[in-house]
Amino acid sequence: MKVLMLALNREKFPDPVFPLGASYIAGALSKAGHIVDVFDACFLENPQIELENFLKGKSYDSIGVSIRNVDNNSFPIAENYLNYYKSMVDICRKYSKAPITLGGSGFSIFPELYMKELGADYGIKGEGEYAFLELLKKIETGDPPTEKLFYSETIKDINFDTFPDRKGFDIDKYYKYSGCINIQTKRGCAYNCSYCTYPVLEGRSYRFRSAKNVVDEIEFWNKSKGIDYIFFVDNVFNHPENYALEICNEIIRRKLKIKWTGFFTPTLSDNEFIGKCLESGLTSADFGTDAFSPETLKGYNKSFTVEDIFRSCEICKERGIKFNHSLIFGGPNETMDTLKETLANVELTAPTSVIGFIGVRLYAGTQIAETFKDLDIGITPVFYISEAVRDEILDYLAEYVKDKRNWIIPGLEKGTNLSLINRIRNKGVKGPLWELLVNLK
Ligand code: B12
Repeated sequence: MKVLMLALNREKFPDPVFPLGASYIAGALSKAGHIVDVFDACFLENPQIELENFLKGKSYDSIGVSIRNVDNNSFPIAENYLNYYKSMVDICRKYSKAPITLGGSGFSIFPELYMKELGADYGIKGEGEYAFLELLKKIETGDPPTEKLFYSETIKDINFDTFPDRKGFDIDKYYKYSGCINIQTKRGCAYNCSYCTYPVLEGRSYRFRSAKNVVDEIEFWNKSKGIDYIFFVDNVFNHPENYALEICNEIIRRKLKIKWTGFFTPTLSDNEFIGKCLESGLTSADFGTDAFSPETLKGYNKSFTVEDIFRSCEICKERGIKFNHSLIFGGPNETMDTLKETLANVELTAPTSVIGFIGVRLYAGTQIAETFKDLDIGITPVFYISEAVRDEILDYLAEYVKDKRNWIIPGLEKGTNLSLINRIRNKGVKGPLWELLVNLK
């Protein structure tokens, strides 16, 4: 079949993110013999007009639409992308008779709502590689299913015999403007953070690619295009540690000259693993710290303690690893005292940078959403902010971060200047830009 894959994400903060999910699907379809065209809206000036022009005179048997983000998750300037998605799906309808299937992480958080809002023919919640192929098979045989929404089971073996097919996308431009190539080593998240969608999207049990399979993909990009900065997109790279160690060892064994970063849980010990991370090219760790007071950590149901965070930061400083704290202010149990405790503890660790979100964006299927069933949790962003800080938090944080150049608060538009970000990328800087914010003390 002739299939069009649409990657709709246009968010450029903190970077334009290569559409990895859409390229996984494109890879699975091509491998099965389908002809796949790609329309990527990320860098287009006027995506609606360009999509119209693209579709005129073309004919497809099926259209897949990848919806990565629901919104920008940034209170109080939350941007809901729904109207834009609707405009793009409407254009597909106008210029093509092909059945439209929705998928992607954003879609999978609110599948029923998106189906209703976008009026698509089909939707696949979860991993799409096999489920989309199955659906196409049914459409091809002239026996299209009557149900519209499919709940894909997690795929047990994710060592696919093809890599994500990136060739329809502008890989050079993504490498230039995101400063990395994104690689997934495993799927799943075993943690129980109360607000988080990761287990909803990928399930709780881990499924691993072999280290060989992962590093073959890295080596391919390194050798074919000289790409030498990797962003591991795993929900938590350093858990389980023994598997992450295998990845590091394989990079070292092949003597690849790369640098890499990823999300870390702050439970480091000064052990063989951290040494191998460095030897294999780790430059920075983005800690999912969330909060830095015992009460708020409990409110988020985090699995580590304040002492764990301090120890992990010490190790980074001793070893010369840059680190960022990703924080969520104002969650369950937050009071002005816990907020001040978090800020003070963060400062004590002298981080490279801090990225802070205000309030907890409520998403369907998360523990915290169960507690607030009476709220209208959906595509339109709703944020939980603890009552004890609700009136003060915005002014307090705005004043607090005013002169702190290494603090990025998207909700306060601090550190989010896209033209500055572009200028830095134009100079060829690679890796997450927060790495540049301060030098290690
Ligand atoms: C890594 C990551 C980042 C990194 C990306 C680094 C990089 N260069 O790639 C960084 C830190 C930059 C980042 C930033 C942001 N992120 Co982020 N990120 C992730 C994370 C952890 C993994 C994404 C990933 O690559 N997954 C691997 C791919 C293979 O999976 P996938 O895209 O979901 O694709 C699969 C399925 O969805 C499906 N599928 C995908 N497309 C299609 C299409 C069809 C037709 C079908 C059938 C199926 C299908 O099949 C695919 C393969 O199985 C996810 C959480 C998660 N577990 O999904 C959040 C996540 C995607 N991020 C999210 C958000 C909100 C953001 C930010 C807006 C936050 C912010 N304000 O800074 C920014 C936006 C950046 C941007 N430009 O878009 C949300 C998006 C949903 C939402 N809540 O709106 C997620 C889901 C986390 C969350 N809070 O819920 N992120």
